[in-house]
Amino acid sequence: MTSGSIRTNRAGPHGDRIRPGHRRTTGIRRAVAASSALVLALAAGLAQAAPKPWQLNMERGVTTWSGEPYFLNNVALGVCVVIGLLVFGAMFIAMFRFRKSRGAVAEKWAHNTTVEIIWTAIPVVILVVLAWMSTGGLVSFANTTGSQMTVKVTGYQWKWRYDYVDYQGKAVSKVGYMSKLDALSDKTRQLDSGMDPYAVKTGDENTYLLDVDKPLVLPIHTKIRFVITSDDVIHSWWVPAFGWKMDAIPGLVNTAWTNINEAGTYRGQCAELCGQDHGFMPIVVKAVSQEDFAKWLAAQEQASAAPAAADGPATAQVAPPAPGGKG
Ligand SMILES: [Cu+2]
Repeated sequence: MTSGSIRTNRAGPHGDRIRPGHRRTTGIRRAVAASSALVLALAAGLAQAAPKPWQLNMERGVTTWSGEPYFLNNVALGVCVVIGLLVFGAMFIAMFRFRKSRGAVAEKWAHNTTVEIIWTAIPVVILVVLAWMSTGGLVSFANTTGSQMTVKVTGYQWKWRYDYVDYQGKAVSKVGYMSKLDALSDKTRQLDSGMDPYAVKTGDENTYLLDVDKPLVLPIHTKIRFVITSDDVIHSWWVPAFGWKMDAIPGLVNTAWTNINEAGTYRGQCAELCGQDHGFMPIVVKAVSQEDFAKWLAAQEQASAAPAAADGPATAQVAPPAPGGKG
């Protein structure tokens, strides 16, 4: 909108009409500076890998790919903020500066072809650029080639099953287990348990409904392919630090991949409403060094090869057969 399109009947010398305009631009500049300071202040608190109280933006994540959705989200948010400032700014300026009580008289004309072409073309360009950028992100996410490891994830009402299919080009023999809500959270959540949810902790961290009995153990600096399916209803496997979620659908195998940069414990949840205990089937990924992972995997294979050793976490022979055999 240009000020020429709206006439004011205000009395006063010509200079009077320029000064408020000048004040307006400094006001807008100040508003832009204030909002960018706010965005920077918010961004400063976002470097952590796990969600924190009062975290407002999504997290940067800990994988080679997770920066992609984070970046795209920030770009889209930036575009929204700029458009919002322009549109609401113009609207409020029009409402207050050119109001009837100040003697503003509306123009009689409507439609302006040039302006209409401009305000159609600019959003089209913005949308094409955003679509082009996010298509790049989706293509790189779909590319599971060159994976060094495969893990099959199966959703159940209401727990997860992890089967290790292959690692570094070698098939993994019978390593798979159920991963379900930890016993303390499970006891605490029962009606009238009288137990304090805030007392469920792992170290300093409150992990009520966020911990499992057996986490998914993964190596860092390894391209890991996930094949994700479900045994009963649709679930969704979601670890925010990885930057994606993937539906687990009965009769269908979805793929996804990750390559974790840092060792650590990453928590997630089922992200598809899947029944009464949907909120009670958390995900825990324990990312360890490649050496530690090789040792852990060898121990699991050994434990599953010796049926007498019932103390190991490998429960491949006890667990129900996964749909479609070894997958
Ligand atoms: Cu679920």
